[in-house]
Amino acid sequence: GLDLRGLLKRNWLLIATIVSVLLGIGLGVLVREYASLSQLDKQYFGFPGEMLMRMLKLVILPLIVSSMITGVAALDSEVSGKIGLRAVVYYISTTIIAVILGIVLVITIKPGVSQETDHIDRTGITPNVTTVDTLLDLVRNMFPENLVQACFQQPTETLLITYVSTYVSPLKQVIFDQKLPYFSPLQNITKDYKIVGSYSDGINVLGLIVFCVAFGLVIGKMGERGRILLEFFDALNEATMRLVQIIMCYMPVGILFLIAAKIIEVDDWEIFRKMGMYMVTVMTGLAIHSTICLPLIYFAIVRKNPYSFILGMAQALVTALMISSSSATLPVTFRCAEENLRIDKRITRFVLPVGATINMDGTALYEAVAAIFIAQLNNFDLDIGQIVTVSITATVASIGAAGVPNAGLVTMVIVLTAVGLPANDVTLIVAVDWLLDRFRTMINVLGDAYGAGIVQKLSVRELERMDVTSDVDLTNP
Ligand code: DAS
Repeated sequence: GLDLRGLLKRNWLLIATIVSVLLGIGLGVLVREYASLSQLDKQYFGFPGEMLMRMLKLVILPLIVSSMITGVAALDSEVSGKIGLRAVVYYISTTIIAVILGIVLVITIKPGVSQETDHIDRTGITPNVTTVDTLLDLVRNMFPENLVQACFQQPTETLLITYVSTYVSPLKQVIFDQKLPYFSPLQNITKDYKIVGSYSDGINVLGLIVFCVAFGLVIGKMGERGRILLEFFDALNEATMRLVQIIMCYMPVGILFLIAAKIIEVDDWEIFRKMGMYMVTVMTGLAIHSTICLPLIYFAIVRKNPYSFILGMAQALVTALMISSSSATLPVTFRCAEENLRIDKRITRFVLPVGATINMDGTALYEAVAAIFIAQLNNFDLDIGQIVTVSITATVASIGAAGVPNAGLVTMVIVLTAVGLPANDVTLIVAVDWLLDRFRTMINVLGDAYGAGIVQKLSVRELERMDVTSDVDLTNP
């Protein structure tokens, strides 16, 4: 019989999320129809949702540092450099293809652009031509002057106040400002420092990423002494991911109020049409990437039927669809790749685990689409410098995302922060993340599997040499 308890135990977060989405819609409609809320009440209403967004932002810094440093350092593992290098080239290139596909689609379909603006005569609006300084800003942001600037865009002295006010300001705003003016000293400080949101709005994501990649490469080359540092960042990554899991438990509550608050304030119900188009854009991108881009690359290199390859991976793909976690799907991915597709164990042992962590084409495509969708919702015209920033941060955020459920959502805040987009619009993205996560995870796993097939084809000589010389039997690590 159906193991209902096991099913519930494994999927309680998914079920809670879906229930909270429905409750949020119901509550929002009820309050909108039957209650007239003051501005302050609306803030109370949105507060639990705001807390969810701030919790997600709070883990950005340790998440980027730990996942990037450990991810980059792990690339330099004992497996022969040539095989590792081919795998990395494959990961990066297919991820960039996915991001470009996503950007082309979201700019063509324009899911977030509201129809009525089309009738605005665009004569008066100066086109967003790429100015040299946006591109220079892009490079400047990558190479900040010092470590503090690499982490935060604000000067150090505003840091503490910004950091503290991450949690104090909404409390102060909601509870004190309207009622007790005597918090004015703090208010003056926060006003002087123009605290806009939370400290992560000031994170210099690109600078931090460049620093972490460089640092990770250096640690990877330090042998034994580097290992100590690597252990530390590995532990930091594990601790951060545990914190993310705890935040995920709060997610249904946050989503409920995020959606309810959105429904209360939303004036154009068109937002739901836009949401539908957004999901169509993401699904179209994932479908094209998995049925055209990846199979073409596989066929071009391996010269075998790329679609029977997908059939061979079917069980792993269905598993990924059900549990939306690349890492948890790994055992099935291994079995499909080795037994159905006869891929050499010496290749799968490296390409699949590393791929499950840093090769996430589906996630990268999704984050690029979501970021530009949010820009469209806010009538932002991104110039090419900002689009390049979205591309870089979406690629890197997908590398930094762990192969666990909703990882793409957490790291998407990184992309929005990098371009300076308001992360609070993530409400709508969050409401459908549990569904899109499943499909992008499926594409992530397919990309990893194709990677194993391609790297094996390119590494025939190394494998033969291993057969002849290696006394270590790599097949049983
Ligand atoms: N669920 C992640 C994975 O396991 C993908 C994501 O969250 O974007 O690949």
